[in-house]
Amino acid sequence: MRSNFGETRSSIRDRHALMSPDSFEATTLPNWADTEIVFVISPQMGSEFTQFLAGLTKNSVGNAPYVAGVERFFFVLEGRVELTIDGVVHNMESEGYAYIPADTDHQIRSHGTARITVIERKYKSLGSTIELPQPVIGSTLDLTSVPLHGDDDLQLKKLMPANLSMDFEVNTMDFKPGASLAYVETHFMEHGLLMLDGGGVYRLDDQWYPVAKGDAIWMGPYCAQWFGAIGKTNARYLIYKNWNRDPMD
Ligand code: UGY
Ligand code: MN
Repeated sequence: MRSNFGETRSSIRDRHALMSPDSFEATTLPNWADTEIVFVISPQMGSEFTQFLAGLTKNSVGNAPYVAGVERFFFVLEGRVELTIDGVVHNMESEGYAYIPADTDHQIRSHGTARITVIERKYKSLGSTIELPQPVIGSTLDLTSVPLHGDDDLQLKKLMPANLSMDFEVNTMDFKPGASLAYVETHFMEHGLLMLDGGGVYRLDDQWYPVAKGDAIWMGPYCAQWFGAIGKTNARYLIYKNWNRDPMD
């Protein structure tokens, strides 16, 4: 809902940003035909990755990033999309996700209305010692969750394989009403977060923000962070984190 009085819940600060849908502004990209793109996180903010929301219609086609060396992850929020990679077509529905290594030809198409979120970054190779990452296609519906730090009310699902070729991870975190992160985290790794369900209060640096489904958050290096779920239904978010690489790399 947009305000008539110049208000928004969005807040863009030096080391974090809350992007609420009331302030989203769409753009187009040369490698995405007939697709409405809203960047919620980009290096212009201070991040080392991008996250955007893509609104697809029946004629939409997304091609590989045209910037060399960029890897891609996407997650289906609504509707269905077809991912064509290595000559094979994969039908993906809500909760489906895919990882496509850098410089790998592929297409994302839809035959109706669909929404996905896309995360992209320059791949950090470890050189010839570690094999290059392989494509991953899955669905959170097929993953088993584990309690975070032994808290059964906070369930974590890891979407990416745990091997050193991967330089980031993407997880879902599912909070029962009243559950919270056990402590205020401070770490050099960045986050890109999208609220998938419910809501609560997010502490970012020295601000506490009400957040709800559809909001996106950038947490830069060392942004103090904490979340508490409020409401009668679970709060769940999708969260990106750079991973497996030395901060001096
Ligand atoms: O993995 C994480 O750092 C995660 N627990 N952070 C967060 O939820 N803000
Ligand atoms: Mn964190």
